[in-house]
Amino acid sequence: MIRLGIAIASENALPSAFVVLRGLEKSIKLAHEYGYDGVELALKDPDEITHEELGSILRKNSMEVSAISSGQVFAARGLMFTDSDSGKRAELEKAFHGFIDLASEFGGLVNIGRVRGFIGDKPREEAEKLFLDMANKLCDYAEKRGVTMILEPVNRYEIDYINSVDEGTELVRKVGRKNFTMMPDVFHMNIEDDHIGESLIRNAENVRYVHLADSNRHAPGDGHMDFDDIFSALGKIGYDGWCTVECLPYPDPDTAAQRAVKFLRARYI
Ligand code: LER
Ligand code: MN
Repeated sequence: MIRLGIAIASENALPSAFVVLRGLEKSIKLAHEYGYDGVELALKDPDEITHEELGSILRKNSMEVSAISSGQVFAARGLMFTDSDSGKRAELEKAFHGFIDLASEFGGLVNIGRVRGFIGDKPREEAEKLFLDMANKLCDYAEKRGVTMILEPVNRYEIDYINSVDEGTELVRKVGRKNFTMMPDVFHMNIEDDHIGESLIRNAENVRYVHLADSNRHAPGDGHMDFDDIFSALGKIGYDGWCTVECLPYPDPDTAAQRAVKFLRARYI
């Protein structure tokens, strides 16, 4: 059965954290009230919340963690898998170890979005070598803790490395690890993929988690995204993981969160 999540961050997260609700405890409570099954935590630092505190808030609200998102490690701290600076690589590895430790108890999934980094001026092979080196080290650490890393293809206006889901599958194959797979975001797919439903079906083996937003990145239902096509494809491939709402908090966070859950629960989930 598909479960429905929503992206949240702590109160002081930067606008670039890109979540719907802010304030960890408050958001978990609200998300439950609105009808979500779980929350995706976007963290800048794994120490933003202790395992004990998170466990207690989740239990109190009968909620789960869908995944730990690492976007702020890129957006607020400027860390990237493709960076060659050894000090920054060590800092990135340390942050991811904390995320993996958290995911080993909550949700079992850690996202790799823009934090994979840019190719920039480097030859592509050099950037990819840096990416593969970090991905492999983190997969070793994650494997021992039962955690899977999920790569998110992101559109060309935000990153220059791995934009489409087909490119994501190519990289998943190069990494070649059991605990390294992919999480399509339909907003990015709407820009980069030839056809959303067909691409989900073609890349079914790597669809491990899904981000949902409408064509304008507002709440699902508020744009012209073909959600019939998306959910028909997810049905065809027997998808039974998380679909997490990651949309702009428009017109305000609570309205966006409520509109999204109402639209999706009435039709698909
Ligand atoms: C992160 O999940 C994402 O989709 C990025 O576009 C955030 O900017
Ligand atoms: Mn996303």
